[in-house]
Amino acid sequence: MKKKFLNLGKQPLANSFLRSIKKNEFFYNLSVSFDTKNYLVSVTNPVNPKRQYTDQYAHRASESRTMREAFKKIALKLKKKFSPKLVMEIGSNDGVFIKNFSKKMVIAVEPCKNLANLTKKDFKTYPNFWNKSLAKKIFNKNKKADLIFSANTISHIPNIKETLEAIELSLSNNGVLVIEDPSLKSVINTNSYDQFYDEHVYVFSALSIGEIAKKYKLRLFDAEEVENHGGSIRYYICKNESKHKTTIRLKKIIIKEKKSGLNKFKTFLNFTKRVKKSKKDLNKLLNKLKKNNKKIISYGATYKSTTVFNYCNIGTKYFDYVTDTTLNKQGKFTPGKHIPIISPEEGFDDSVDYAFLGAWNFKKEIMSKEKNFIKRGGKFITHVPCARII
Ligand code: JHZ
Repeated sequence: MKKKFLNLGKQPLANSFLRSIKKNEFFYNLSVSFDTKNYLVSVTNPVNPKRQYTDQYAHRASESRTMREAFKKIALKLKKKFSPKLVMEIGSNDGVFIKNFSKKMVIAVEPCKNLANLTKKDFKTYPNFWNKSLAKKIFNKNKKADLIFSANTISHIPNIKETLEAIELSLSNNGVLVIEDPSLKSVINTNSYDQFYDEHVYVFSALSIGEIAKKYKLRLFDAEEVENHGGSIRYYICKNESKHKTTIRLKKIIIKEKKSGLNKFKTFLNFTKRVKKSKKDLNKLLNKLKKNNKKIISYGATYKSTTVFNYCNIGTKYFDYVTDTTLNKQGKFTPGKHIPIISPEEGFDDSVDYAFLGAWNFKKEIMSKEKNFIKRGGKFITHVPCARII
């Protein structure tokens, strides 16, 4: 049974950066539920993906050094471990993962046409949503994938039944599906409620993935915790009858998840209390700084920030602007709260006193890049795991 535990209020699409401020912006109500049967945490009423994955899609996975390195590392690791002959990536974004493979062995699936255009010259790219009809078009009895990889994508697709059935059709007998998504344990333990937005339809745990895989003739046999995006889990899934054995590290992760209470509704109710406090504390902190005439900006126009700004009702009252390195975000306004986005070259200058870490998941990379800002007395603010100046 699905039980609601968090209401993050009226939210715009996290990706809907605006060229100009318009009156008829799309909003939906963002609430989050826990399914007591399969431990799945999901957005209660998901938005239609056709609204989200358009030819204007903003996020470029290659934009951070951390992620370029992480994708290279995992590509090399998977090649070594499974020696795949045919690899497919679902949600290939700007090609940051597939570019580590030889062109002939890769199939890319990417519904956002602007992104698919970036890889189609070098890799066989299908500019489509992943579903059974596409799986049947690509694969047949004699052609199956040995490795299907998907980072930060499976959690984005509301129809999990269709997604996994299509994967089951496409995978070779001993083939492996590797998916990576933000970890529910990290979200709960670090109070990072901004991992909930329209695109993050699901925030998975090994507990929930294990239950769901079973329903579609698949089996979770391994998992590893990784630091990506503030704490993610990489799941290894195979067909029911395949040779892969359940690993000890998966068993250990499940024990830790149970210890964190990810199988109990009460855990989520407590989380909600902490989220409400976080909202109050962040407002209090920003208010105090503004009263002292400090200039505050936000660093990184992340999708996650859309949730924070709109839930906490903070906008241009506190932030002069947001800086972001992504070209197609610059010159636009943030969804809902309409804070201008400019390049770091233009905006991250000596006039800035405080920078809110919208991209808190890249804290290490940003702190090391912005040593001069810190040296001259500039300070970062974060809301993870609690609102504070770093
Ligand atoms: P970043 C996106 O979420 C959307 P977001 C998506 N739904 C998802 O699941 C995750 O990614 C994986 C900028 N930046 O990656 C670049 C700087 O300006 O945390 C990006 O716009 N300077 C697919 O948007 C943003 O910050 C820097 O030095 O929450 C980071 O966005 C660095 C390091 C980044 O994901």
